[in-house]
Amino acid sequence: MAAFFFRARLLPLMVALCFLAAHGFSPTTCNRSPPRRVTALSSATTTDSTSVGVGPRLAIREDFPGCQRIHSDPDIFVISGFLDPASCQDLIRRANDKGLQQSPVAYAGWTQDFKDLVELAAKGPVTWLAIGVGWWQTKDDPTAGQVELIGHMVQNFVLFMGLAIAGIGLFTKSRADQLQDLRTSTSTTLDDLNSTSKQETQGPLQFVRRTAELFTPGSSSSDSLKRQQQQDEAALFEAPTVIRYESRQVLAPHYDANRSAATEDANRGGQTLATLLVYLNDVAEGGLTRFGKLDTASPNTQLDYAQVDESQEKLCIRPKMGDALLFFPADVSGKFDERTEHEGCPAVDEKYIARIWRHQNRVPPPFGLAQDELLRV
Ligand SMILES: O=C(O)CCC(=O)C(=O)O
Repeated sequence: MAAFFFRARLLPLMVALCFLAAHGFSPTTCNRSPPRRVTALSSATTTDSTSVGVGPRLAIREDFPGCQRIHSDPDIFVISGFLDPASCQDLIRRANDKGLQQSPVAYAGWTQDFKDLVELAAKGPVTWLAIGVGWWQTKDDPTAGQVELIGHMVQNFVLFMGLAIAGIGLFTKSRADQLQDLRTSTSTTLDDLNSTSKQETQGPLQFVRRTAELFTPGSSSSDSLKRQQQQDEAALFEAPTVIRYESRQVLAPHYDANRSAATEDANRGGQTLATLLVYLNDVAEGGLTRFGKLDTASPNTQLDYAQVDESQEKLCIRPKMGDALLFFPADVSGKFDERTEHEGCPAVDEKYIARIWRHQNRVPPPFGLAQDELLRV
């Protein structure tokens, strides 16, 4: 009888707690964001949906020597002879001197995924478990009142939430580790544009300078103003990265922009608006750069650039020493462009590339160039 009385007395409380559990304990609303990609790496089979409404790309100097559009909408350019052979060899040499390591893979949006999973656990299983176990702990204790019941439930909530957070942390980490298999190249960043001797070739400096020049259309006729504009532009770059592919190494289909990774992107100057790759060596076999969502046969593809591999169904570019490839992973406002998904196909012969990502805002060190390096540009 006492037990029945106890349960009946606590019934309204249990109903209230169950209601809260069903509708969410979290102070945040259920205004969930639309489904997102979990990572910057992707399967090539995702549908083309977010290209709708992509706005104008970043403006460039289309009259830059050697610049040629090989695809329109989305625009892709090549710049023949962007870097001279000495600069290419210098970039390779400096990268090897510094030491190349396994290329990192960005798990874009991991902070948001972690937050979403924690919120989901708090609103659902953890709350239900805390209520259920709290009820079970007090059900046979005739002296336990509402205060004890709530006390047990709160304690349980804290305990189960701690366990859930640890589990979600491990899950997120294992996801990030799995992504590593999709990028097997090695790489290093060259953030030191200085050269020990004036005679020495300055590959990294040359690379940053020419990229800044390309991205500064309508620059001033005054040399000092032009230089200032190019330094301002280079402040929006991530430091050059040199990537090496040995036989069978790949970079799986991926995007250089993020659909949603605001927290992580903030440290890197926000969204990636342009990618510039320079091939540092000639590659006889393998190692194509492939755009899996763009057809070679499309009227939007121009085939007059000899390095477009016409035998491939999708737009593929064969590496040629000194030539640059330029595309725009997001529009100028930062809107993600799914059509620019691309990959580094399996290498047969050794392949080296150097890459600069141009972001929306200043990229502070360690990802971007330090102020004294920018002054050299
Ligand atoms: O290696 C390639 O051809 C592509 C490289 C690439 O996609 C990247 O570094 O983001």
